[in-house]
Amino acid sequence: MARKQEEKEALIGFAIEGDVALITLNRPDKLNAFCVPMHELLLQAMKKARDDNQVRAVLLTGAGRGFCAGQDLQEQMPSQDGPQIDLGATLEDLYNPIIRLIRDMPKPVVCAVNGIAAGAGVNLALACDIVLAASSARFIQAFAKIGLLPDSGGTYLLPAIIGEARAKALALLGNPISAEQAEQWGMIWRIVADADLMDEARALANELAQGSMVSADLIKRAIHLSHNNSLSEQLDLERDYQREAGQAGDYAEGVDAFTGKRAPKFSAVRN
Ligand code: T3D
Repeated sequence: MARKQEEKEALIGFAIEGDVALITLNRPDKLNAFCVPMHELLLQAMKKARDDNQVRAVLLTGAGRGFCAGQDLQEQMPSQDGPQIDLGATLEDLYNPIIRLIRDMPKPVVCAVNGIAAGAGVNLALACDIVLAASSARFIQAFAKIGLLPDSGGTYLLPAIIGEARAKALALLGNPISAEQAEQWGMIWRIVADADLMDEARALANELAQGSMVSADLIKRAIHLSHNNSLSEQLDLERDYQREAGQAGDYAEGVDAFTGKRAPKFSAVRN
């Protein structure tokens, strides 16, 4: 019983490395395909990272040769004549809370895509703020191959990031694209040699962790809200957010550090 519990808990790794929370999808024999306990543990880990004032950046990656193969397709097998599975409930209860939490996280979230990302695994990566990928990684919106449509934010994030023409082709065909292609299309920030991925991802997360949490939070929120705003509404939002930023201590510290030719020491995480 205790061993089963330990095995379950090991499905998601959580470690604090300085100011960074490292979260690892850890079911390598199934390319980190999501089973129910993984959803629950990933949500818990993300909440822990959000609520820990020591954590100033989050780094998400996968163990083994895959990043995440999406939903575990063997966990609940659909049948033509048996009772219908409610995939809407799966999304509402398991996937959507994770995507919402990452998007609303008031700290930067870096994703290091270490290998294949398929289905919800791709869209989990796209929900993060900065995505690095190993040069051997591939991305597959695999949903149409099994009669589904992209979820976990895929129909929103993908066209917003790479445009409707490319998003439709990827979603309708369900074919893989290389990390290089993903980088060329602006779907990820950049590719890194396989052997250097985690060092570079850690360096990036550490750099972000030294930045202003006020800036990070407001930048994320402003960019997310821009999707639904007119230019005029966005100008109003920038006015309000910049007012807030200007009145927080990090602005004074940033300017003082600039004029004093020293590195800034930004304030603690806001709650
Ligand atoms: O609840 C719901 O269903 C709604 C939510 C849906 C969200 C989704 O994510 S739907 C999309 C689900 N994902 C897929 O359709 C991808 C399925 N996997 C693949 O197409 C391939 O495995 C890959 C292209 C990702 C990788 O191919 P390859 O050749 O590198 O590896 P492999 O041999 O296929 O996989 C290695 C092992 O992982 C293998 O297990 P085994 O035979 O060695 O015991 C394979 O079965 C397992 N695996 C890979 N993906 C999944 C999986 N097992 C369960 N579910 C998976 N999604």
